[in-house]
Amino acid sequence: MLLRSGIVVALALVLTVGAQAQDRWWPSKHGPDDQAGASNLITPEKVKQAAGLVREGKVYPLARVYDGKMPLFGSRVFALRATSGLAGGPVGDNRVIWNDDFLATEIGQVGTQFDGLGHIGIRTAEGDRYYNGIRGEDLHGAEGLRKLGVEHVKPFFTRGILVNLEAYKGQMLEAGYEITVEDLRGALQKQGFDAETISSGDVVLLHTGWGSLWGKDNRRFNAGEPGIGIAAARWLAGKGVAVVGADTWAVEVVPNPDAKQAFPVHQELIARNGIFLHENVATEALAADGATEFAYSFAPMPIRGATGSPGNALALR
Ligand code: UVW
Repeated sequence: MLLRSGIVVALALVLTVGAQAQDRWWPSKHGPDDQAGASNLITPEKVKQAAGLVREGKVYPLARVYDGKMPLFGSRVFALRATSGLAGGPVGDNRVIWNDDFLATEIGQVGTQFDGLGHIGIRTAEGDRYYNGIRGEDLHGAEGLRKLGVEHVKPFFTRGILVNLEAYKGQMLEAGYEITVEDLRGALQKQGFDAETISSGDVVLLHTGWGSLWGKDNRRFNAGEPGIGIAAARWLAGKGVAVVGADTWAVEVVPNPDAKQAFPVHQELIARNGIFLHENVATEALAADGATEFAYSFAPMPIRGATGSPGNALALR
């Protein structure tokens, strides 16, 4: 009896340890000490490929204007306070005067935002883990993240690909709509682009039409969104993309069709694969021009220890 229960305990231990070992997503393919994730994929070849896509001389700003009226996730804030008068001066014979301002916000997590690798983790049986297996206790610091801060991300100048799902479906996608691999393939086929050519270091931006609610119906914009689910996320990760972006606040479908899941695509792409998310991207001008391929240019603001970055990425074609 004692022997039998001993065997059962040992078996349970083996299965638990085995399951945990299976769920280890580290070391990263970019190296066991890597903190730059998929930004490592921007090779000189990728830069040259992107440069070759600039043919018309058109530049598209991809950020929305940051202000106190933009839709914000949860209890995040954006409060810009000017000095409401001169911050200094006049000084010198030339009588120079100047204005300053002060911004209180979750700097990398409001408006058009680039999610860094320290933004999202996974609570495992052996504690909180992040990209490359970095432990929660090694990451948290009073003055920002001690590991995986956005300052580690290398600049992007690479091929961008717009997937126009609104045009494919003939209307804006609805909240809770899960974009499938077939949708991505079908939309790109309609755009005359072979989805199988998506390759290492590419940036894939999804135009769902949801961005048309921005500043017009913030309540609806924030209440949910169309987006990719795990299957499409894994397909994109399998192609080696560096960034997945969208005209939505989370890139992924919200609510998730599996009511027990919360932001699983964030975990799949950021924590498990080191792939960045670019949220609230202004994709409408690219969509209106029928653009599919372009050069995507973005250098995240290197704020030490920040979870992400604001900024005005550019599409050039
Ligand atoms: C969360 O932080 C959960 O979402 P997002 O990255 O979309 O702001």
